Amino acid sequence: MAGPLTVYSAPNTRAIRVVWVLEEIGAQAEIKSMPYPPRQHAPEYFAVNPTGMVPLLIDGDVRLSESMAICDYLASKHGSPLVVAPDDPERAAYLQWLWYGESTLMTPLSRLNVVRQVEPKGPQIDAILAGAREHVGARLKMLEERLEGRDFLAAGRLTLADISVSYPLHLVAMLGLEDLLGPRSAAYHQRLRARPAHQRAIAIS
Ligand SMILES: N[C@@H](CCC(=O)N[C@@H](CS)C(=O)NCC(=O)O)C(=O)O
Repeated sequence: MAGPLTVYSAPNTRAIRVVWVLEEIGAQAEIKSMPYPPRQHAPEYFAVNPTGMVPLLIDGDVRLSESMAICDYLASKHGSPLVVAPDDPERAAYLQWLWYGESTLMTPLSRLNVVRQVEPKGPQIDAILAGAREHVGARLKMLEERLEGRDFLAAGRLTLADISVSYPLHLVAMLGLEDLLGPRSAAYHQRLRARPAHQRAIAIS
């Protein structure tokens, strides 16, 4: 890949998706790993990204701050099979699961993650937490069904759809919600995490 790439990252964040893609496609980049959250621990980062969020990609004049947009940008530029082509019969399934990972699954997980930190707890907070947990559980059932007879979500190979979904599955584990995962989803997540490119990405993100 021509030109210097810079990726701003932090451990245990969506930046893992980007660093993982870089490792899968063998592209070079400077990874600037920051303590999380940068808004507290690296306030100088606001000068680079006014939202203080990660990931951020800088590639010459290109600046992208949506993790899946960055993944698509990098993998497409590299002609990688991580992207399912528009004329591929699996394209629709690929898009469905790619967006499921950052919207359908992340929405209740993000709510749960924020609300669980609210103190003092009370019946209203408990009800919001229970509702979010129920949503996560229902949405994970879709994944469990999709994985019947499949190792990957689309096209029979690792694609950006898997890289998208892997991050919320990591959050499921971090939030102690593994009991909501079906056996196929749990095994799928372990398989994804065990990939050498993913292991390398964890070490540097
Ligand atoms: N939709 C964005 C979300 C980015 C995002 O929420 N990043 C979190 C880490 S996973 C963050 O940087 N939060 C910092 C903060 O809230 O201050 C993406 O996919 O990149």
